Amino acid sequence: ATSAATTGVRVNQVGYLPDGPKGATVVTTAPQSLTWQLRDTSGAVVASGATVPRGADAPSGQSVQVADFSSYRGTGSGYVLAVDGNTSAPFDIRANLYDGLRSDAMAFFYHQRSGTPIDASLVGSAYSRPAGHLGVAPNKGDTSVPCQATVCDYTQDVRGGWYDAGDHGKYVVNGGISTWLMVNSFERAKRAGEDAALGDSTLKIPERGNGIPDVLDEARWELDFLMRMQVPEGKQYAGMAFHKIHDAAWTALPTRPEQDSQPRELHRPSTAATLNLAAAAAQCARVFKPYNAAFADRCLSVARRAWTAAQANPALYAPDSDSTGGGAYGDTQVGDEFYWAAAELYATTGESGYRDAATGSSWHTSESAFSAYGFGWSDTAALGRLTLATVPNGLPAADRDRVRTSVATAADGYLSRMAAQGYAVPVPADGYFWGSNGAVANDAIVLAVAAELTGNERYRTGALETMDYLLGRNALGRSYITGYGKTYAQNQHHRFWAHQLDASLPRPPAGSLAGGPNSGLQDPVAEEKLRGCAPAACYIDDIESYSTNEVAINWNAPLAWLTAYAAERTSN
Ligand code: 9MR
Repeated sequence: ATSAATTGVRVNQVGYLPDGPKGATVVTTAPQSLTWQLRDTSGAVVASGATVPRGADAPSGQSVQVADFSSYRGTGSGYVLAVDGNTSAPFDIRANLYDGLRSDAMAFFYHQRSGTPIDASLVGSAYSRPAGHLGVAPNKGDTSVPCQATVCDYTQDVRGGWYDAGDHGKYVVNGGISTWLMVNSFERAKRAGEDAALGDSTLKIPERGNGIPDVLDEARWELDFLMRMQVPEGKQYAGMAFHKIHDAAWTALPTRPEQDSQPRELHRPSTAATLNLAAAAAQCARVFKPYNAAFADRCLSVARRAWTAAQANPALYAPDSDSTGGGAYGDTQVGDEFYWAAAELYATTGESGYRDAATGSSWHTSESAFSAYGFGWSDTAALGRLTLATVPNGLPAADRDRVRTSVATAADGYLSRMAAQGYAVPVPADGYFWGSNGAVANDAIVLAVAAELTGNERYRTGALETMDYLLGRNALGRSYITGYGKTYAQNQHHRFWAHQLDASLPRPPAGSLAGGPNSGLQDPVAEEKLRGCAPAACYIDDIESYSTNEVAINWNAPLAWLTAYAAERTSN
């Protein structure tokens, strides 16, 4: 082979854990195996071996070979992998590799807070800003928000929470799943006996040092908002959750939160949002109990009321067409949300009514609870399974074992898909849709839980390899996480972090994950610039490409979960 045959060596540009997998992908048309060399920062070859030809890789549209240097156990920085005259981006091999990203991925949520000033002493002056949406002109504010026409005739205080993404909308289904992931990360770390997750040491947030774990403080910021979205007693749809609250019309980029002058509107309650609230609030009741019993009780009563209201209104769907001024988050299949909410309520209360609702649901046994594309805001059955598999409960042993096995079976599916692909991605070739990086991270969570349930190291290996994908071992040889890697996304779609459009504004802060490749080409920039792209290459680091390059709470939440997991063994 000549070096002309080989055009890239794709690695995790941050690096690898000493005891973790170390895989790289070589882009090459060479038909035969090549020699790889691992070189340390002085240029010395510290390990070498042969690549494995893999031929055409459908998702990337590339011909690739794979190099595996997992057996190398040295540590240091400035390594490169050299193959056929090409060298990779430099990377580290060290035990504390994920400590920084762990904090930054979680800090994303403080940056996204609505209804509170973002404090320069916590985030630095470039990222500080006044409170958004508290009713200070020109903001209309979220403290007294009217409904859209005919939905209701009163106003509701729905301040706080996190902005969903690059926009200023707040959507219950996406807020609930993101909060659930954050609290679930804590619940998992606690099972693992992880001190750092329990202490007050990792997050720069105003509540630090208040005696409650930081991650729960951050989750509570959203939980308080989600509970404000519940329709009050005595009103039509009492106990349900308004589907969303956002601007009457889309604002331009850039628009800082405090400068948004659009009227804010509550949109009609939906069954999906109501069940999402029930699930997140039931989980809250369980996990917050030791730290704040009064708050936990409030969560439980909200969850119970939401469950009852959803049963009384089981088919009030949010329409896909409702996307003026905010995203639709439409969903007409809510059986999975019923299952998830029942599972959380059962895990928290042990009551037979909730148990029967969970075990009687087809989602309790359906093989499609864990889809190849990960769970998501509209596919929540997997979350119910993960809870019933990991939280002690009174399910009969055989049923409990079956639920646990279903997690491992799903994980086996992700592993076999990873093994069959040149870039070790758990999603299939047709899985590169809006927010594919979130789906990849969600699949990795299932792998990590399977590792916990079975003690089988190969699942941990798979979970860590998905981090490689997000951090540069991918079709584009680019990290999708701001501030991490040699070449990283830094123009994600955001109304405040809009440096690409206005140099006085900051870039997205370190730890912000781009939505990732989306073969649907669903924005004008993607349509124009990405035409003909292979699925895994349908991405552009342009602020206007909201369908490939937005940030969102439901993508950074699994990233935070995963990096906490990846950092775990190394934090002591
Ligand atoms: O993540 C959402 C994706 O699944 C949908 O296909 C897409 C179009 O409806 O919307 C995505 O969510 C966006 C939301 O609608 C508005 N805020 C930004 C979200 C991330 O792009």
